[in-house]
Amino acid sequence: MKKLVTTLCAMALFASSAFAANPVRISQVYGGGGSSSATATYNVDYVEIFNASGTAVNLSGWAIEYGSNTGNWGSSSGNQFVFPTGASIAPCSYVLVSFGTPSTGGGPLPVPADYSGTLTISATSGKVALFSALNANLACGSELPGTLVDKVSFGTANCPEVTNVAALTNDSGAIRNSGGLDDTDNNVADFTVTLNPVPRNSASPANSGCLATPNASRTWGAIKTIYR
Ligand SMILES: [Ca+2]
Ligand SMILES: [Ca+2]
Repeated sequence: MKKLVTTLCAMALFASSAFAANPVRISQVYGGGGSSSATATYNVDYVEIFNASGTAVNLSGWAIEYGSNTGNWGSSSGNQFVFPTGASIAPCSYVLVSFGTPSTGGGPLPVPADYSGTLTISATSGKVALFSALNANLACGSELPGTLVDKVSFGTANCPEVTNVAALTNDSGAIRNSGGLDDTDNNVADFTVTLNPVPRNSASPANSGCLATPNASRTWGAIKTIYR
C-alpha cells in the first residue's frame, strides 16, 4: 500500500509539474445580451468556464474580465467579476456566470447562472480573460505575473491566443470545441462560432470525455492558487 501511495504521489507530482494549458479555461462566451434586438438569443451576456482536470479547483478570488477591442482588461469595476470566497469548479464540470440585467431582446438562459456580474460584453468584437487574481485596468501584456489563466479574443480585438475567433453576432457565441477539452492556446483552432449556443452550469452533466481522460496538467500559477 505504501508503495502504491508513493507511486501515486510521484505520478501526481510529475503531472502537476508539466507546463501546459491550464485545465480551467473559458469554454463559452456570449455577448448578445443587453440588446433590444429580436434576433438576440439571450437577454444577458454570459461566460462559461470548464475544469478539464480530475480534481476540483478553488476559484476564490479568481476573476473574469472584459476588454474592448484595444482596451485594457477590466478597465472599470463594471468589467471585472471576482469569484467569491468558497467558489469552486468540480472535476470535468462547468460554471456559468451571467452578466447584466435582462434586456428586452432575447430570452432567458436555459439553465440558471451560478454567479452573476456586470460585465458588458460586445455582441461582435472584444476579449475575455480568466485570471487567478484581479487584474484591475491592466493592458494586454502587462498582466500580473502568473495570473493569466486563459483568454479569448473575437472579432477584431487585440491580444488573442495566436489568432482571433471570428466576429460574433447577437445569436452566436464562441464555443470551445469538445465540450471545453480542446485548448491548444490558439483561439481560432480551439473555438467554433456557434448559432444559438447552449450554456452549461454547475448542475449540467460532467464532460464524459474528460471523465475518461482528465487533464492533470497545471500551470505554476494554478498550483500556487491551489496551495496558497
Ligand atoms: Ca452584450
Ligand atoms: Ca488557452
